[in-house]
Amino acid sequence: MKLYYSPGACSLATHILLREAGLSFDLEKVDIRAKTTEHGEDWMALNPKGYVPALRLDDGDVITENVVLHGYIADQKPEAKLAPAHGTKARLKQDELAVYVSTEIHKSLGAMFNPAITDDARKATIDRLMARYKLIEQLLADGRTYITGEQFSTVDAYLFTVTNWATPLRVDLSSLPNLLAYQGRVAVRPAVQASLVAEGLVKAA
Ligand SMILES: N[C@@H](CCC(=O)N[C@@H](CS)C(=O)NCC(=O)O)C(=O)O
Repeated sequence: MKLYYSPGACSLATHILLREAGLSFDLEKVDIRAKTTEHGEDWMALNPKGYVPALRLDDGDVITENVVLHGYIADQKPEAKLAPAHGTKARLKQDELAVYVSTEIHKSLGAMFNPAITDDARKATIDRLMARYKLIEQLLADGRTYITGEQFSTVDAYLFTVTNWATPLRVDLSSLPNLLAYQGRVAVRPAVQASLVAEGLVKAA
C-alpha cells in the first residue's frame, strides 16, 4: 500500500492509523497546490479529486475519502481494535462520530485555510465550530481517555489531526479544557509521534 499525503493535512489521520494497525506501507508526499507528487507524478492523473489522503492498494486501485480509508485500515487489522465489528451498535456509534468529525469539524476548520475568507465568514465559521466542539467536550467530560472510551479508535486519529489545525488557524480552544487535555493524550502515542516525525512536523526525540 502507498499513502499519498501532505504534511499535517487530514491525511495525517490515515498515516497514524496505518502505524497504529502495524500495516506495512510506503509514503509519497503530494504538493496539493502544484498537484504533483514528490516523485514527479501528475497528481490529478493519479487522483482526479486532487486532494489527500489517497491510498494506493496493492492491486493498483487508488481509494480516497478519510472516513472510508480509516474504516478500511481498521478492517485490515481487527486485532488493533481501531473500530468495533460491523453491524454492532458500537460500530454504528463510532461511524456516526466519524462522519460528525468529517462534515462538522474537519470541513469547518478546513474552510479557514482559504486566504480569501472574510472576517465575517471566519467569525461565523468559528461560532459554528465551537458549537460542534461542545458535543466533543461533553463526551470527554466523563473522564474517558479517548473519544469512544478507553480504546484508541479511528475517530481519535481524525479528531486529533484536524484539531491540531486550531493553532495555525488561530482558533482559541481554551474554553474546551477536556479537548485540550485529550489532544495531549493522543499526541504522546508512539504511532502519532512516529507519524509526525515521518511527515517532518516534529524532530525525532
Ligand atoms: N472529502 C475528502 C476531503 C479531503 C481534504 O479536504 N483534503 C485536503 C487536505 S486536509 C486537501 O487535500 N485539499 C487540497 C484540495 O482540495 O485541492 C476527505 O474527507 O477525505
